[in-house]
Amino acid sequence: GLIETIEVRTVRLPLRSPFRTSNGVSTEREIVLVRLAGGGVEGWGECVAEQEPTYSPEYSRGAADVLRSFLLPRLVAADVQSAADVAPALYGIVGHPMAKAALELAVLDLELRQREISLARYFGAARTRIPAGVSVGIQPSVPALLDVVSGFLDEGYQRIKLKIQPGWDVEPVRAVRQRFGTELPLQVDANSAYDLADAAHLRRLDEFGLLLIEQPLHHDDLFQHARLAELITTPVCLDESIVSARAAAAAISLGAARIINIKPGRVGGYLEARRIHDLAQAHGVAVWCGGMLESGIGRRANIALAALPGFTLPGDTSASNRFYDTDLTAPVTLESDGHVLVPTGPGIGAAPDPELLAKFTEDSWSYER
Ligand code: OSB
Ligand code: MG
Repeated sequence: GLIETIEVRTVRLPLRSPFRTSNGVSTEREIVLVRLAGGGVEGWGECVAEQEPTYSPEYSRGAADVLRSFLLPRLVAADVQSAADVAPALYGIVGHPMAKAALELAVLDLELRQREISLARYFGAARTRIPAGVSVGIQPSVPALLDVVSGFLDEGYQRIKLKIQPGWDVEPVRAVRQRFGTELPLQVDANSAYDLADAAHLRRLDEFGLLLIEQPLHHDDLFQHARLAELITTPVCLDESIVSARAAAAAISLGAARIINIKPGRVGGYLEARRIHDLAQAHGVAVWCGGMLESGIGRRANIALAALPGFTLPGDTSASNRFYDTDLTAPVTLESDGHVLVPTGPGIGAAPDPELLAKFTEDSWSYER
């Protein structure tokens, strides 16, 4: 069979600086990893659930539990031989897309390493390098924000995304436009911090020529996003609301999303993510690749996906040193022209360094067959 051994491991990486969004602040990243082995190779998957259920209902300890208690037993019982078999094998379990996506990625990495094919080639990637954007957390002050943005632009980042919330929106956007000019590709992400009643306030962002506003309203409300889209000129982009290709189709039909942030973890895996890419491309809806502070495992997989032709906007595909002094893998690096290279090695194209893995591991568990 494809899979001989299974391990679920939780690691904890310190963040270089606190990352603040409208959901709260993080100072470290707890990451659940799935390691499969078979046929003399390993496959790795990274779960993007965060330590606390603030972005979505999943959280790392819960993800590790659902993997061990419900997902891995089904994977084994179904005798999965290919990544395409994973979602059908797990179909009976409702929700938990990030845990499912981690398992699918581990199977995909294992399968592609056995076949010696890169993830990018498997996806049908069109490019060998992609422009990188960077997500900038809420800062203590506007001068502090300008310093942080200036540093990222000096590094070469091609697009800036500002996290916003009520009280931190028009003023920081105006300051960034005044300092760095109207040509800078700039967008904002509210992580659901507003209500439709804030439409008149959000309309004040219209004058700044933003690429998009990401997830202004509640995650479960496509209808109100469609209403908001009629009231502001900044294009509405959805993140949290797009939980599947079906949700993407509904959002496009309703006029709730002119642009979609694709995160494989949020939609249950890279294969569903590719379906959303294909659907959006067919409807002329731009997509870009989101991020969840991944290590070099998940980040490389995102970059391979983002090399597909419909990813026409720079994504949150920043380099390892955006969040980490030490990544688990060889670092993902930014080229001086602000691009990241699409990995070419088999599967994801990198694996965790065993010593670093041991150093950062909090907990590990092996599946008994
Ligand atoms: O909403 O895009 C988001 C990080 C954690 C949770 C939610 C989001 C983010 C980011 C991406 O903004 C940051 C990154 O991984 O580069
Ligand atoms: Mg977002």
